[in-house]
Amino acid sequence: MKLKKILGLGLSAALALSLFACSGGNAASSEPPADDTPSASEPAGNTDSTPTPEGNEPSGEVINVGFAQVGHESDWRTASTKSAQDVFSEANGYALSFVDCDNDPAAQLDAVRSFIQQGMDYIIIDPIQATGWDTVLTECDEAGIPVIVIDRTVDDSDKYVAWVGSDFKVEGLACGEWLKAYAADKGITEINALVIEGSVGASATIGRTDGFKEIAEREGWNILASQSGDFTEAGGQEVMESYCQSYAGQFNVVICQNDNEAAGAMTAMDQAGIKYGVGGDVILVSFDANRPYVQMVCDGKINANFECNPMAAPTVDEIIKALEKGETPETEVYVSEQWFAAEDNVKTITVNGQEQEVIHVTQDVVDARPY
Ligand code: GYE
Repeated sequence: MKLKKILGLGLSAALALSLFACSGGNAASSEPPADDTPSASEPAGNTDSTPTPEGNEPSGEVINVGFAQVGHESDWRTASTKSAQDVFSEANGYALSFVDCDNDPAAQLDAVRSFIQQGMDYIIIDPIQATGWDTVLTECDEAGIPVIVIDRTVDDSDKYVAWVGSDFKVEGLACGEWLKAYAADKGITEINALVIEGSVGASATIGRTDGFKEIAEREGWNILASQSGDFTEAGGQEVMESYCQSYAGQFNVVICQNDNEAAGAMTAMDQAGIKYGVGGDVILVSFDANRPYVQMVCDGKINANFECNPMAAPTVDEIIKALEKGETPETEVYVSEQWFAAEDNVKTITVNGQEQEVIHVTQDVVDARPY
């Protein structure tokens, strides 16, 4: 796997540098930047980032964290932001500077540079795009500020200390394996799929697309079209409306790469009089598994939903605590994820040699969802 290889080669060096920085190399100014990014909130607490010997902060000293978040495009994103705000709270000893980058890669680079100028102790990035990172991450490194990447991956730089997130290709493969087993059980011999992809250039999109495509090619399925809905409800609806016109009567599967796109696709199919879900003419699949959409699985409107867990922040907190103590943190952490289905005909699927349960969704399952 590409990411693992990159991390394997580069992380120890990056980590060594960052640990050095953490224990006294932080030369960044603690002055607020002259041209502050408009949506950046100031750290709520002590902004004095004067380094202490050996990285041992006196207890009670506030840790300044800057988080350059992707945006607010989806329910998943809202859950991710809430998780970060809960964990990096004043009560937990943090001052969080949160920037909503509104899905604009240039704004995200500006936000990171603003965090450098503010002399943040740590910078968290959820990269909108998988590439374009090496220059700014080098600047973070030179300023001695450890960067922790969450959720989506950085694919063209190794200058960060750790990554916490999902294996998006596994999610796409799981979707394909489930569809194969489901279709076999239902006696469906031909798959004609329409895919609504996520935002172009995001590793979540790349992984889910590649994973599903791999199974589609292996099984000889037709992917009639695969277009971006930008991970939004409006985007999903727009793409599905055009699919309904161009491919009327030709498709029996719709794969939406997130829940919000699935909501938009449902509206478009409702308008076009197309029956989807359990007992319908179209198998509808989603990713993320936010509670309202697991409810839709329970209600039979979505056939299957592949979880993407947005709760990276508690693990990032552990990584920061380890760095603060001068310990070596985990450098690559995969969050755990579950697969959900409306019917119980597929009990398990196997991806990369690992068998995993497909959870048949009942109301109890919905009610137990953490987000
Ligand atoms: O699936 C989608 C969000 O990066 C995994 O981004 C994340 C994706 C998530 O907008 O809902």
